[in-house]
Amino acid sequence: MHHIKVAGIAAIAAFGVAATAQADEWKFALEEIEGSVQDMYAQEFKRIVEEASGGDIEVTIYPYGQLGTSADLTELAQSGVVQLTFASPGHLGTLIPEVQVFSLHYLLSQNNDVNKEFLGSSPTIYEGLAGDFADHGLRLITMFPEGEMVWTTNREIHSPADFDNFKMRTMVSPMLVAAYEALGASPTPMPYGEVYGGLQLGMIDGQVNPIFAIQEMKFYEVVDYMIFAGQQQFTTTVVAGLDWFDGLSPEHQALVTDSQAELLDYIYATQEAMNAERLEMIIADRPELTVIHLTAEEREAFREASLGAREDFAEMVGPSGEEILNSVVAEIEALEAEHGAE
Ligand code: 6CS
Repeated sequence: MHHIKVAGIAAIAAFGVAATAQADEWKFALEEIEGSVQDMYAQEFKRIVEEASGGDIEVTIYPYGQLGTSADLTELAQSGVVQLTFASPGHLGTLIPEVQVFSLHYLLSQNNDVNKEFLGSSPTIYEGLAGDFADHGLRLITMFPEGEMVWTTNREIHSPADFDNFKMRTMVSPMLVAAYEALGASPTPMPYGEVYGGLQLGMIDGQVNPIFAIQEMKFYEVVDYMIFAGQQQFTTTVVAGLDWFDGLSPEHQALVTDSQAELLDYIYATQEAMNAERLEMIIADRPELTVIHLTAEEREAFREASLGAREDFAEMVGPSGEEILNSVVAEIEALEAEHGAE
C-alpha cells in the first residue's frame, strides 16, 4: 500500500516536470534594474504573452546586473543565449551607426506624444533602420521614449561655456561623444553600472538620464544640480535574436508583434507617471538639490551649438546618414503639425 502511494506521487511529479518542460522559455534581458521603466514593459509583456499562449511560453526577465553591460546583452541576443533584450541606441552606435540619429540633440519633439507615435510607427525606423538591425542578426520589435534626459551635475550649467572642461558621462555610442563635444563638454563614455561610483569618486562631473533612472540609481545623492535643458528624450529599442524570431511559429511571432500597440500605450503612460512621481521622491529625499529649468534663450544657445554634431552623424554613417536625418526631421515636422509642437 505504502509503495503504491509513493509510486503514485512519483508519477504525478514526473508528469508535472514533463508538463513544465514543454513550455518554451523566452529569456528577456533588461538594461535597467527591477522596478524600472524597462522592467514595467517586460512584466507587462510577460503577462500578455504567457496568458495568450495558454501555458506554451514562459518569459523569464533578467534585470540589469545579472548578465552584463548593455553591449553584452545585445551580443547575447545575437547569439541566441537570450531571446529578447533592450538595446538602447545610446549603446548601439558601434554596432549599428545609423541608430545614432537618436543620439542627436534637439532632434526629437518637445511634445512626447509626437515622439511616441514617431518611435512606434515611423517608416524611417520600421522600413529603413530595421534592415540595419537585421544585418546584425537582430529583429527590431519596437521603440519608445522613457522620459526627458536631465543633467545631474556638480556644477551650475547655463551655457555651452559653462561646460568647459566638464566631464559628462555618456552612454558608449561615438555619436554621444560628438554630441556632447558640440555642446562644449568633455564627454566620458562608461557603462551604466559605473556611473554612481564615477560621480562619487569625482571621475566625472555629471551624467545625463531620465528622472526615474536618476532616482532608482541614486545619482541624485552625489550631485548638487539637476538641470532641464530639453535636449533629448531617452529612447530605447526592444530587439530579438533574428534567427530565433525567424524560427518561431507564425502564431508565436504574432504574439510578439501583435502585443506591441497595447504595450506601447501602457508603457508610455507608465513612464510619464513614474518620471513625475520620482521627481517628487528625489526632491523630498534631497531638498538641498538645486533644480534648474533653462530659459528659452539658454536652450536656444545649446540647440545652436548642437547642430554641428549633425555633420558628424552624416560622416559616421556614410551616404545614407543624411537621408536618415532628413526623413526623421520631415516625419517629426509632419507629426508636430498634427499634434502640436509642445
Ligand atoms: O545611461 C544608461 O546607460 C542607461 N540609462 C537608462 C535610463 N537605461 C538603460 C541605459 O543603459
